[in-house]
Amino acid sequence: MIAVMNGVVLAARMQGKKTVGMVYIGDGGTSTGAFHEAANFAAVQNLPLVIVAENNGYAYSTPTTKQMRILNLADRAKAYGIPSEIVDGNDVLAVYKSAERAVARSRDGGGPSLIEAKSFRMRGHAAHDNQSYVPKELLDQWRKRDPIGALEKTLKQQDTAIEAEIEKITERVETLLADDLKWADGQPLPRPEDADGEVYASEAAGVLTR
Ligand SMILES: Cc1ncc(C[n+]2csc(CCOP(=O)(O)OP(=O)(O)O)c2C)c(N)n1
Ligand SMILES: [Mg+2]
Repeated sequence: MIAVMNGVVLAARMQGKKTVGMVYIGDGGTSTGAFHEAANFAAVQNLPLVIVAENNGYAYSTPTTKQMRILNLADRAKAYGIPSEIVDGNDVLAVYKSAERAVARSRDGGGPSLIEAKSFRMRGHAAHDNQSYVPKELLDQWRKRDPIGALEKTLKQQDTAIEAEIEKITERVETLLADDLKWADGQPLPRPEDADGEVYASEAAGVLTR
């Protein structure tokens, strides 16, 4: 994904646009070769790209301690001369401010940066994964640091009138989710023969020549 965004922001720069790209990757994703090649390319091309690396403790079922010999994903950026910041990923406002700094630097021609957001994965890697390998105590600890709850608390401390607004937003989000779920449940299952679709070069080439 970083390689793709490299292309997007490089193309935008060649067209004289002031675009800044932002791309997200997990801790597990930063252990792939593709991440390292793309990070190096972004650095040497001085691309306006902000890489948000979400360190949520697990790559599918593998804890970060068994996946890398460093504590901070930010250290990966150092290898490529990319400036980085480590931020509490559960602190919405801290993440916002860090992103604002990184985007401003890219926009000023300062090149790429990496934000390591330290957090925790509260669900399995995907719907099929019941995360039985995650100690319950860890989940209990992190649940207390729920980012939405913490932001609501901060907002309420700053402005007591905001409670009604938060209630309205919550109601709207719940309605949206219920409607979308109903729509998704009403859709037919995909045809088994579509599983191979748009995977092989012949089909991709067909799209290009169409
Ligand atoms: C190149 C490559 N190697 C291995 C996999 C298999 N795989 C799928 S998800 C995953 C772990 C991803 O970890 P992370 O980025 O931390 O995501 P999270 O589990 O936190 O959602 C792996 C190893 C893959 N998709 N691609
Ligand atoms: Mg992860």
